[in-house]
Amino acid sequence: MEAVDDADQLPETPKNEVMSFFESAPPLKDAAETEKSLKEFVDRNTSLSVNRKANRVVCVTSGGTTVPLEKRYVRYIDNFASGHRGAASTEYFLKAGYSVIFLYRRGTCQPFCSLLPDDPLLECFSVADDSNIEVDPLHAETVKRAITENRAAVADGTLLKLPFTTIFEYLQILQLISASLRSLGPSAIFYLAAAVSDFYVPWESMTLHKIQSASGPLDMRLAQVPKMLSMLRNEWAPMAFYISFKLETDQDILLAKADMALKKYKMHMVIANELSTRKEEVIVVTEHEKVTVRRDSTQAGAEVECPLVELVVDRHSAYIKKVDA
Ligand code: PAZ
Repeated sequence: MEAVDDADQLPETPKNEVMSFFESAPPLKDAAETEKSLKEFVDRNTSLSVNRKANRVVCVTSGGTTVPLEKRYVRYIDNFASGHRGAASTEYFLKAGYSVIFLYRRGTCQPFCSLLPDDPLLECFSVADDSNIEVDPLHAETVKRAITENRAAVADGTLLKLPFTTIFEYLQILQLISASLRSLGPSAIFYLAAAVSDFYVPWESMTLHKIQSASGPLDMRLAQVPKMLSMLRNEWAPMAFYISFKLETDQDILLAKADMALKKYKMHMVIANELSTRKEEVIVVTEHEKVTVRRDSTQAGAEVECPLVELVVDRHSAYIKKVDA
């Protein structure tokens, strides 16, 4: 479903296509609640001082969007993204003193949980007697860290988690986030690690009920999702620092595609990654350089997101200085 390829070469998306995408999308559930949480989060973080990097907020997008095929959807198109990149990066941004809005696909990886086994509830806990549940000593430290660090970040207001499932929800929430971060100017980062569908079934052309197989093979035409990145970058929050990701399975075209995205969307950084090596290394593409960032393979459990976020923080600091000068 990652079909950015040819679309990258298309001219800018006209604003009216974007407007009509939003106008025809199903209304976002809990929109008022989300706006309220965002306002509280931004207010709290703009008044934070001492140890936090003053006012620095990053919106990390994570996991993949779904494309429903029916309004009461039973079937949908999905993609592979596990949300590991977004969840791990969130941890490193928090450590670096940033506050994080974690816009994630429901059911995908969560910050501080990467070391938990696949089925934490069943694998980490056992019933000791009728009223007590015990943590398996083997997993005790991991469980403690996942719970305490996650809750501490949410409780002290430095981590706001917003879930999405469909492409409609993702783009609607992203728009709300950009409206709240606009006032932070260069202090805000958009770190767009989610795998976002490029094609979708417009809401008005979807059937209400489950598509029936009795009518034979299914012919379906998917429309192109308007390229919101241009709107985000140029209109919604134009002073923010922008990092997008480019995934390819063909190493030979990866850098050219990343360069193209950098120029077309005026990104500050594009992180190029190849599917099979994405956890080992990425290439950071900017206007002036291409830097390969690798996981420290001599350290058990080391993640590529650690040096990657360090580099992003460094370049973001330079950007803020330049804008403020
Ligand atoms: O979520 P994950 O850790 O499994 O994978 C991360 C990723 C490959 C989705 C991300 O690094 C990325 O490249 N996102 C953008 C994909 C794209 O639209 O090209």
